[in-house]
Amino acid sequence: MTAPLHPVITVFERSPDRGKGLARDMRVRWALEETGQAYEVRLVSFSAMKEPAHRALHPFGQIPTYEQGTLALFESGAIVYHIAASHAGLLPDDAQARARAITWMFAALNTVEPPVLDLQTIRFQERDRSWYAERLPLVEERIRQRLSDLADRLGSADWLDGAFSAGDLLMVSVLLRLKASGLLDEFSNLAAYVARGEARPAYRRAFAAQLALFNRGESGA
Ligand code: GTB
Repeated sequence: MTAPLHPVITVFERSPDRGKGLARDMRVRWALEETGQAYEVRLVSFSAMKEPAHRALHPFGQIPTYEQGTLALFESGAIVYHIAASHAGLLPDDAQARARAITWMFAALNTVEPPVLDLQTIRFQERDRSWYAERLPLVEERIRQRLSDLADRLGSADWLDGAFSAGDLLMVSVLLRLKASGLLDEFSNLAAYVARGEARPAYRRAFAAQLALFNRGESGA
């Protein structure tokens, strides 16, 4: 019997967030850690990402990708789902609870992440545009509305629907992108929810691995 091949994921050769864990390989690393899988990392530069070899794995020339044996995937949500569906630990066994956890995965990516991305786009790419000052509060208000609804649903629970699931993993990953904005702190239960996610040993291992990679680049190793 041959040993199973470790998954290989692609990550930024040099992450623009300087190791803060905000790039989307972090959620894949976290899912791999939660399910106890060893994995390998392949570093990709911004230019290599746009080359045909990488585009064969990722049609949009981005990270992360995931390869295991003959399977190649892109899209962090699909990768996390694949990991969660094929290993114990991130999706409940009960069919209805599982369907609800998957619903939260979609909610994180389709309902909460889009306005969060709008904020990052306007902050980092549109700061010198004429519409910046007018658009920024509108985008922030849309995020507040999402956070308010999410905070109401979470209430005083630890996780969104029973035990920690891939839905929480993706929701916490998305919310983490708001940390620097201060918006998260307006909702104390959401701030505590994110802190609970960050305190998980699997999250810490994933975070440390991506930070070590950045620090290694810093020292020129
Ligand atoms: N929908 C895709 C998914 O979920 O996998 C989106 C993938 C994506 O946006 N990948 C980004 C990428 O490859 C990296 S994560 N960008 C390069 C390119 O498009 O050419 C986005 C990201 C980048 C940087 C930071 N940061 O520095 O804080 C945070 C998040």
